[in-house]
Amino acid sequence: MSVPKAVRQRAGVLHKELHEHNYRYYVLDEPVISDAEYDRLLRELLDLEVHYPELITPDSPSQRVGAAPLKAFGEVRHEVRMLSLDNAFSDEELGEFDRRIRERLEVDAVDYAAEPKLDGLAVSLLYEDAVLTRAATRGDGVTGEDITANVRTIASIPLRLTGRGIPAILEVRGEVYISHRGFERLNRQAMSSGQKPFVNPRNAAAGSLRQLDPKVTAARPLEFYCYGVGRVAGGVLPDRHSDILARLRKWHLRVYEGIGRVHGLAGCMAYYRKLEKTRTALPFEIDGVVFKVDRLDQQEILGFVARAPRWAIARKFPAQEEQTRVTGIDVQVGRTGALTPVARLDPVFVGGVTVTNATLHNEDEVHRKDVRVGDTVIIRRAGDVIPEVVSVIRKKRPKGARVFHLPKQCPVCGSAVERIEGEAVARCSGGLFCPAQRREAIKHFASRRAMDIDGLGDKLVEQLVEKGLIQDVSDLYQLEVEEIAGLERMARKSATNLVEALEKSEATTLERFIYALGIREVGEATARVLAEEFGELEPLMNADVETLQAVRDVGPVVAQHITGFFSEPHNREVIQRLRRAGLHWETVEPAGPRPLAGKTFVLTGTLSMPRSELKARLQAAGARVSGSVSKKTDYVVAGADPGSKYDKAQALGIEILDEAACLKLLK
Ligand code: I6G
Repeated sequence: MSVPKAVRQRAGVLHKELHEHNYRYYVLDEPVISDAEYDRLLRELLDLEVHYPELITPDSPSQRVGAAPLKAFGEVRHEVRMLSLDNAFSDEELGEFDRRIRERLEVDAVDYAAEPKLDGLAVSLLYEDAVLTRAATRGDGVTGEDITANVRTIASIPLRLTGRGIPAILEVRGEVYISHRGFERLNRQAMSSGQKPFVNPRNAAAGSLRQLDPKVTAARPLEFYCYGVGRVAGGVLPDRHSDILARLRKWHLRVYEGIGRVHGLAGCMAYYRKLEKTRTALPFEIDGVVFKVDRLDQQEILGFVARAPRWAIARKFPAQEEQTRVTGIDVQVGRTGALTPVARLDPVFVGGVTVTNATLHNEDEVHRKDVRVGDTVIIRRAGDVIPEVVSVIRKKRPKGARVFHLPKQCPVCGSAVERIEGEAVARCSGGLFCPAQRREAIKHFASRRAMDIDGLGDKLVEQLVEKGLIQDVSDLYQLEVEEIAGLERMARKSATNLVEALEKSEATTLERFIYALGIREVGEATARVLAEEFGELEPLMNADVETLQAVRDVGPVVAQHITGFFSEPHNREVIQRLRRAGLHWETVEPAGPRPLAGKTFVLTGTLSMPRSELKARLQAAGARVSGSVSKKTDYVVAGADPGSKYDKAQALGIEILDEAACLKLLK
């Protein structure tokens, strides 16, 4: 049956619209239609394709849902070899790489493209006349597996490229991965259906890509970022790697926004250090930074060694997973009485530090992972996060390894342990009678973001409590230099400094003080809101649950924690003693009008004041300050040398203000 012209035209329109919406949703993260509307368009197309199967082309948006299962994967030969990368495990090795390059190129410094190295799987995507026709794994670099049907189900991979100047043959290379969020969701689903959870996002991504049934792949939260090109014919690309990536982005391929162009070794080091610090905030796992000589003519001069290009290197972060043995499982009592099982470990070097303890979170987790004393386990240290036990190597379990049970009594004070139904956490019921809770409460009170008592670290607090010199936070302000100087590793000078730091901390702010009290679920943000709303401590101490619930961001649970805290006579006494000792703050003026409530701002470029200051002023006026531009943004404030946010704002027609205009608005 031949396809009527009007039907063919309509199918063409639907293709175009669906591709566009897909791009907006999965690549730009800025949908412009509802899910229901998208489904309606897709259903209309599917309907047409049922009646006219000739309409089913490889780039049809209908082809994402998952084709029929395969018997086996076919083979794909990579015409341009898929190489791997050399690694640098230290600054020295990175320096060596840069030196070799400069020597070969006979230049003083080189421009590098710098990008995070995602912990996923390398894939090759072949676009012929802008249509995705084949996808393959890296395999051994020469031959990979044909995973086209599976890759088609990944929504952030365009089935057809959009834009001008696309080469007739364009092989794009990149990394398929699963985000932290996707991984958690996947494992929740796996566990609720009685399946074994995945060990890490990389394994989950690899397993998902190598499914013979594409419908299984379609249900997995796979994402994609591209990092370069392979074979290119019938068209020309820019002559710098970073410009090629920008071009790919223009054609609707997903390219990571934080890719930078840096100058020389110093630029590489700075990029690496920055990413090392911020990597835990990224939505996906990365294991290092890739640096590539940016100019293609220079890449060509440098060429290849064995299986890797000479012009690129992966500066790896220190290893983050290691094996070690559990020598015991202790139970720690936290500030709020929460009992946390902690695995004591044979010391192991991981993520750049020696680790001897790893959290097991709670009793359910210990049982889910089935961790026992004597087990050999994999532990992970992600950034500054507390190391955790990932899994047990069952084959190495010694005979007679005992199952762990949480005690019925607090291991520190002997009070009953309670666990509210539906909650994962069990708690000691001893409150501030429990020395462990007292000790943790004091550490929190002294911490930098609370009372910021310089020189009063965790170890010192432990000694002070152990020696009976302090019972609660108010005792801190009665300490004498002689008492402190008598402690381990303290001298007269450091004791005097501590007393001075304590005196200095007496002048504080209401929001810091509220936060320092350590009321359950009252973090810094809530403390700030409470200070703004109540202005002084007394009305907050006397507020009832209804009054508290009327405060923005305070729900019924937090309101209960607050009233519960202040109804405890001991807590009121401690506060009174603190005030008598001299703690003071200025009354907070009631929150004034919020002229910018409901408005979203994005800041870019270099401003004359610290960015945090302008952010705080905007927030005080009720505005939301976001890190990225979307169609929900109302204003972009642009300083000198604005970044890509500026271009995006222009493209979306968002009002751009300079700093002066923004300050005027604030007035
Ligand atoms: O495996 C890789 C991950 C990331 C890469 C890569 C990359 O760039 C960001 N780049 C090249 C050139 C190769 N593998 C071979």
